[in-house]
Amino acid sequence: MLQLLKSLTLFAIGLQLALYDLLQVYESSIYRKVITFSYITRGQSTMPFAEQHSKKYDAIVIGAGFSGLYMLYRLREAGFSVQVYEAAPDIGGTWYFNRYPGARCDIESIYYNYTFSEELLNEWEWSSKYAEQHEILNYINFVADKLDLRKDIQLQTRVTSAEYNEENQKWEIELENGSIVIATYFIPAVGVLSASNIPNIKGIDQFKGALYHTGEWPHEKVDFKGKRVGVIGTGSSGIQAIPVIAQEAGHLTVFQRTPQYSSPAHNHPLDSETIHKTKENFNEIRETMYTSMHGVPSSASTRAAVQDTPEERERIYEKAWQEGGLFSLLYTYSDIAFSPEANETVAQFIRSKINKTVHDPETAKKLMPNFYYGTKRPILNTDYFETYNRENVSLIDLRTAPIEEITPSGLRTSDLAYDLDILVFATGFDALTGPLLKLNIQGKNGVTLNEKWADGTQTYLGIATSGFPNMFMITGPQSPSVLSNMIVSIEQHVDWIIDCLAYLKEHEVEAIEANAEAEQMWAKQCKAIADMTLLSKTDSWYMGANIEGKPREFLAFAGGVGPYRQICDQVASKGYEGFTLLSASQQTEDRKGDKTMSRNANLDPQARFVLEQLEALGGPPMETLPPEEARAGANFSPLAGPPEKVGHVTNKTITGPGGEIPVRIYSPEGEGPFPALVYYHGGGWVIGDLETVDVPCRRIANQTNCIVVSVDYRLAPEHKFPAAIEDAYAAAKWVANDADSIQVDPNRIAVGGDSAGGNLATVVAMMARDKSGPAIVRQILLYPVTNHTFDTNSYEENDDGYFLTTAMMKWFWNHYLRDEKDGENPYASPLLADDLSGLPPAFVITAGFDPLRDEGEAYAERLKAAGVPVEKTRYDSMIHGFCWMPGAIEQGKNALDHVASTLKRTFDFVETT
Ligand code: NA7
Repeated sequence: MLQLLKSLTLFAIGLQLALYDLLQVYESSIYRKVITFSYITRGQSTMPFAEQHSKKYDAIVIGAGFSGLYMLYRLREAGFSVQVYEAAPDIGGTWYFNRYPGARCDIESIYYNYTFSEELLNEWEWSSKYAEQHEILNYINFVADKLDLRKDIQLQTRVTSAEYNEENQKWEIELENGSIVIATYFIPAVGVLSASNIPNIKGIDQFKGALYHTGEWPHEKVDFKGKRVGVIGTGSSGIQAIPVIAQEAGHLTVFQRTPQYSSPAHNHPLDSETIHKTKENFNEIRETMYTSMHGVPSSASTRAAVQDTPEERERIYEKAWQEGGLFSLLYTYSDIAFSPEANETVAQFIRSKINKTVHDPETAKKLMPNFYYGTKRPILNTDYFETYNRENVSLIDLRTAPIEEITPSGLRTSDLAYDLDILVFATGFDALTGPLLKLNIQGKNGVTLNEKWADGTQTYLGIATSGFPNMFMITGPQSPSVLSNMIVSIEQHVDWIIDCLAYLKEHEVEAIEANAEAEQMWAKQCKAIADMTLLSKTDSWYMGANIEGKPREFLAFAGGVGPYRQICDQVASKGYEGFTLLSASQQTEDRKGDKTMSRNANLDPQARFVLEQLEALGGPPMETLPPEEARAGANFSPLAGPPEKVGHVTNKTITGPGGEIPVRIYSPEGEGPFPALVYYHGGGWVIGDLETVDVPCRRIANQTNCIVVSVDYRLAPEHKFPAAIEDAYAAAKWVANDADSIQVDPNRIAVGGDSAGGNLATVVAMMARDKSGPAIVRQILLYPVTNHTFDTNSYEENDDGYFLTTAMMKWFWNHYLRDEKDGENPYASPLLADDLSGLPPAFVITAGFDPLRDEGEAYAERLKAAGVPVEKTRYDSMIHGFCWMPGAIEQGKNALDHVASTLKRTFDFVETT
């Protein structure tokens, strides 16, 4: 469990929670239908004309780039007949066309190759850390030759349309020459950056000079020598091309709309030792790539930027800058992708680098980016910023003087006219959806893909889309795609598709189609994940923002390559959940009534995701483990998200009845005395520690502006009842007695805790009443344990499958109590107390899907009946423990803020009375 949770930590597990929303779909729809398909029983005479006269294949693949070639190979190996059509005169796809000066990969070459074949790996050797376009194209040709792929590829053949024929469940694909080919499976492997974006600038046709787009670069060398060259666009392509063009051009004018963050690639020839080591360890490396965030064998630090001093951050950023990896800076801290404050620290670092590099302050100013770093693909460069120190280069800021028109002799902005011999459009692509929408694809009921996606992209897993059976996209929109090492993602998609086709064959399924409900949920999840990061807060081509009229939406799956693979595998392992399978045979398959399926539809989707993720870990039930193992495995802190910065955090020990008690004190900035919350973590008195509640305590301290003292009381079974309550009480007394030393106002002390911690909090309040101990002004009880019984309705309803189970609760109680009799002690089961009067006002939170729901609510009622002011809130769609998970479950955050506002009110009230 620990291991997986750690691996998910990278970009905060919060990102991934939403994936499991799609499980909601499974419950709300008949997602695993097997429908009898009757066409095959019809006579030949009803066969459509095209089918009788056209070439037929099991699969048609469009495109002979990295994805099309691997798809071809796997299809052929699996025994499917296949034909690839490629519009270009040769293979290579994106790498065939993007041959502009300076074009090279931004993932290290040694990881930018197919990983499926040891033979290919061993036989190929890259020359430099970031290979140039021609070398990558050579590699693609090497693979094609080695695997004898060309014989199934028809070059210079553009597909003009693809139409699904519902009569015979086949795809009819029309080629440029008017012929039609038929296939069961239609696989557009058209790449994601293959539809060039040439902006519709007035006068573009009048230009008398030479005009190029980086994505459609000619084969002949473009001669820049002595020429007046203009480059529009400063994305990856522009930033790669500009330094190279500048070396040759008479004068280069760069027309920049948005300045970019970019760091040096530090490209260099690869030495044989590095190559040898990589090859030797490739199995291990591949595994890391497969389970990683971006498909590369490295990962982000789990440390938050706010945890370090500015000096330490500077040191760490400098190191990453010198490394020159695509994700080096992004990976320095866990919160750069999420937190505006953390992001600004790295953004500022890069800006200062630009400032130091560019000599002319005015030019440097124009080059200062101001969007969130990492919300566009990071860009590596070679001497990009240095190029602006050249005499023959000038930079035009289009934000202050936009382009008005392209003239016969050049270009005119609102400020000036520029005479140009060559104009280079480095203006990017209609990314991800563009290449697919250019194909004129028509699915069921005559609906085209363009019509279907007119208001937004809808896919299931980025692989399929409803209404288009037997069509598979490779690295399509709503998959990790452009956020990843494309080759890793391509291989994963192709492998998944091949497994799927094998499954269909084995089960005699004629057609597979994504369910509309599944894809709606998937789209929702892709959005939710992006919204949890800063990614959707920047106008980028990831958001479709570079193309006029394109729906504004985050176009990729930002949850990471590893988690995405896990989801795809899970969908497959459950017989292609979220898809409808149409079978030629009469067989029907019943849905398995497993735990996942039977979960209540009202369960919050984020909570559902967490449950599913924990389930996917497949570890043994906690109650079957020895306590030490249960503790080691129960690291839920990744679900809490990144820790907030608080004024001061002090770890210390205080003297307790059974020895030293560790406490952690969270203090706000400024001068005290502050009110205080003494907080007890949950964990059934057996597991849990200060780390478990670190994030919640920080949040409460900040939101309430109070001190939070988190108490690491003794755990059972080593220390059985009443050890925990003795420590808990001792800690509350210490806070009251030593209030001065920690700047606490002794008149404003509250106690609080979650689950078993909630039990301890209210017992401390009782002990304080009974022993005339510290005055406690409020008790915060988050889904507390209040009674040693297991017979409530909530136990029955939520017995298993909602995080806390009846079996776990029994295990906890058994470890905690010395004997059954202890369970009747009101200090163990406060609900059984004869007298609850005189206790501090209570704020009780319960969760709908929690075995402890009813006892928490019963306790609130009894307090009320005893004259104690009580506020009670049930979070209907929540599970036990959700306040530990504010990084993964939005309502966890809401509940903590609810606690904070209640505390604040109480403390303010006490202060003024
Ligand atoms: P990008 O990253 O989309 O960059 C395109 C650049 O062109 C960018 O600076 C745009 O400015 C600029 N642009 C686009 N349209 C215009 C108009 N009308 N006027 C002025 N400037 C314009 O494409 P790339 O080819 O560089 O890189 C694409 C991916 O390829 C890259 O991420 C790598 O994964 C490989 P804007 O930022 O929109 O203001």
